[in-house]
Amino acid sequence: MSAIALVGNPNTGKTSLFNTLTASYEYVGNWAGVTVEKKIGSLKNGAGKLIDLPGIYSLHPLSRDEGVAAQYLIEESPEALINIVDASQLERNLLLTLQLLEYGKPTVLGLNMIDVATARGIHVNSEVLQDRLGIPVLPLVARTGKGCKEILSLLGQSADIPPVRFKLHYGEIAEAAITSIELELQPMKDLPNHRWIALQLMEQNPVVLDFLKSRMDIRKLVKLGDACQSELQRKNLALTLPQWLRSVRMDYIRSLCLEVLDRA
Ligand code: GDP
Ligand code: K
Ligand code: MG
Repeated sequence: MSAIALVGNPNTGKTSLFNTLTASYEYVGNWAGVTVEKKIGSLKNGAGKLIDLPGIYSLHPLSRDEGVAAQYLIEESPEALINIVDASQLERNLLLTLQLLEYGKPTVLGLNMIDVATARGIHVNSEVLQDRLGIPVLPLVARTGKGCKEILSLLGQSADIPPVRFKLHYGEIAEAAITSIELELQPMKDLPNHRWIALQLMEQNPVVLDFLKSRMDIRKLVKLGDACQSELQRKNLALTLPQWLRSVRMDYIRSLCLEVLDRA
């Protein structure tokens, strides 16, 4: 049975959506080694099981609790993702969205809290957002269940969710390092999207580093990241590699928000 993971920032409505989309809990407990609640339920339309991941702002964890989501993505490799975002705080939420798109699995964006956004005079143009990100974007009010049926029917045909074609360009220097790391990863089977891993590695995501260490000799990969960092510095860029990747993402998000947000 396919596994679909629900991912998003804290307090965006994940649990509300989880409760609306699932018929029953299959499992409620804790994630291994942390005190964060783990919930798995069966989707009402029989499309698979839904996993409620802990709320995070980025895949790069700042604590062990926050590491659960990255750990899940790299170890369990779900078939599809639902990324729920708060429409009233779109700019902040999209940082995680970009990292999830790079993961490369079929993804549906749940644009939640539409009622809150509307009350604050914020209108999100979901058609343009859908077009730019290349994934289905569904406006929701998870608290009342509005829009949730549409998510279920999309997931019912998850084979029909278009593959993610989103690809952010990180500049020539970083792109060359990504390509070299991808090449090193090529012989490794059963790994999620290699470009995603390369980027997470270059961001020094400790969860991804530890996972790879348990599978392979990562010294060469680390060297490629270090060389990229030195190259950026030679170009007088006063940013670390993780900061550079983040700044490219933030620039993209700012220009995307200019396009899709109407503030009354
Ligand atoms: P989680 O932390 O992502 O699991 O978010 P929850 O589902 O626990 O929701 C956080 C709070 O937001 C709760 O008080 C929900 O009732 C509320 N909430 C969730 N979805 C919506 C929505 O679409 N509109 C409004 N106004 N409130 C919502
Ligand atoms: K909460
Ligand atoms: Mg929750």
